[in-house]
Amino acid sequence: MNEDENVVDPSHPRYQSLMIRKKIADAGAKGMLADSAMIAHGRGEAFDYLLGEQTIQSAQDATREVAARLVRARKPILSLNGNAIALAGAEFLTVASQLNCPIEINIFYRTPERMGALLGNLKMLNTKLGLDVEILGGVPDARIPGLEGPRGACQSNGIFEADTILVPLEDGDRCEALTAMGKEVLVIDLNPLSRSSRKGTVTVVDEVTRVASNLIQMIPQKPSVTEWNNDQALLAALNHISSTITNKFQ
Ligand code: PTJ
Repeated sequence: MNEDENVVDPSHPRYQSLMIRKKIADAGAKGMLADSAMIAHGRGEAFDYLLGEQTIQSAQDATREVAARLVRARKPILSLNGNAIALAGAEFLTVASQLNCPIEINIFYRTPERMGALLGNLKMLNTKLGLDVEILGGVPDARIPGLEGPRGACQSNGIFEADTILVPLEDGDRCEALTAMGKEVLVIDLNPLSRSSRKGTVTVVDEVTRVASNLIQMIPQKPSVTEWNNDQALLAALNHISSTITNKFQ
């Protein structure tokens, strides 16, 4: 990457990874992200490296299960934070439009400035894509029980009433609180050991931009819901990581 011009050279062997980093850097410069967004991203990158920077079979199966449950839901919603919008805002707008459901911006480190920047970004993308997805989160009027402070704030016609919620890069507390509300919580997280991964109904251990693209392909196929065993899927991801490490030394 040429730091001065902030341009990524396509011939670089880590071009994809650098492009994703650039999205985070650009969104940070626009005031969309939390101060710790880069750290969270770096943690994700480390796990992605161990997964081989690919969608492994168990993640493919989990994504299909997420698509099935979103299609089946009575009132689905996509809950997006700063990193998810920076990396895959356009793709998630497409997913919401396929499902005819709203997106709610729900951030851990909530400030009026960040909310304004994130709302503005999604509205701009909505127009650019010619979509009319409802974007909530700007006027919270309900609370997720058990969560103190701004991170418990949500909208009554959005997250509060939803029966099924997609939460990319969620924090463990909120994931647990949403599950306690009786919702189906569909998690995207590269770390198979995180509390969100373990507390979710279905967890996709994969990079958020790859998952969003895969969902766009799978949702129109209207897959069927299965009897999902999330622990087994997390174990499959851990086994894959373990075999990646073993293979490096053979
Ligand atoms: O926008 P806000 O205020 O809601 O803040 C968002 C962050 C991500 C900063 C905040 O939620 C946070 O600090 O998250 P954590 O607790 O660091 O958790 C982030 C999780 O997402 C970690 O388990 C990472 O492995 C995972 N992760 C990071 N980048 C990606 C990812 N998972 C999938 N795709 C990624 N690109």
